[in-house]
Amino acid sequence: TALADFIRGLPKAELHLHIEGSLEPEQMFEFARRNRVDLPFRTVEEVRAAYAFSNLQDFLDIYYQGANVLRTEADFHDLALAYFRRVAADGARHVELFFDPQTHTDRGVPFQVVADGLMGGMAEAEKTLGVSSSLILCFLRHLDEDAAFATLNMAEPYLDRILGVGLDSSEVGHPPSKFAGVFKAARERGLKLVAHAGEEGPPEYVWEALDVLGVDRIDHGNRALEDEALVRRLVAEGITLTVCPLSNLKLCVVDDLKQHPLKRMLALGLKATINSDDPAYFGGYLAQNWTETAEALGLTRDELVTLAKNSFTGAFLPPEVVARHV
Ligand code: ES4
Ligand code: ZN
Repeated sequence: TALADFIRGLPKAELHLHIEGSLEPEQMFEFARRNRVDLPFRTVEEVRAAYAFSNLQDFLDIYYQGANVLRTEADFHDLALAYFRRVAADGARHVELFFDPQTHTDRGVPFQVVADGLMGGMAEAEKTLGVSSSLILCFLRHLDEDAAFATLNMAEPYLDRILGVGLDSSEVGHPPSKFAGVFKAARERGLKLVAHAGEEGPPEYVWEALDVLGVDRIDHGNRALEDEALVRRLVAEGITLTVCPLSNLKLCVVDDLKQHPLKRMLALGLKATINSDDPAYFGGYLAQNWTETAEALGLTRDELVTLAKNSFTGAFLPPEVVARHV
């Protein structure tokens, strides 16, 4: 369609993408076969049928299970490169991708295997596809802060090649303040800071991410709309929200894309962006998120251009690089 072509042709950045969430069922079977890992599924169709979630935890249980097939440096390299091929075809020029080291180190896959594999895939993507990228190391918030510190220490030799740290996994019951110390340590190391907040958790978690962690960007942020003073703060400080419409639909954060708050966020002056989160699990990569959201909400061409600009000005890129894209 004309809309889909317009969206594909807009230079875009993706700022909220969990690389483990780009593991397609076909690839899950391939990695399981070559690593001799048993899967609780027999066919791709059985896997897809299991992707019916009623909340974040439902999804996380199956997402961590899927990640169990990732074992070797080649797996992480191939995973990243397959994602970059898809997002390059969607018109993405830059990606700031999340990875969850604890999901791997806790099952005996060394941090180095994960980081070297991903960094190799990223370098190849930049060279062959022209998509630049940086890594954001996410701490799993259902684990304790000591485990997050241990992960930051493991990452030490790689920190000059890691853009920042984030906070993901089960939100409710695990407020940002639980990680105040490790975020302070990360800031002192010169890392950028982001956190998932206000996806399922209350506006208070968004306040904490800003005031206690000092984040530079909020991942999701949907529930910030429940708090007028918080909206004023986010607008005044120009804080970017990395919104993920198809994720919100699949995890029942919204009942219908037509009810998605993205258009309202833009109208309020919030610096929202569109992202795919875990595209293999939520039904679409970057352009699919843009197109379905634009159709459901009747986004105008001006709004789409604003969203594309926000994706670069909200990225952690040097101003001269941002200027090349907007
Ligand atoms: C995630 Cl959608 C979402 N929320 C929180 N943590 C996550 N990890 C991967 N996807
Ligand atoms: Zn996410």
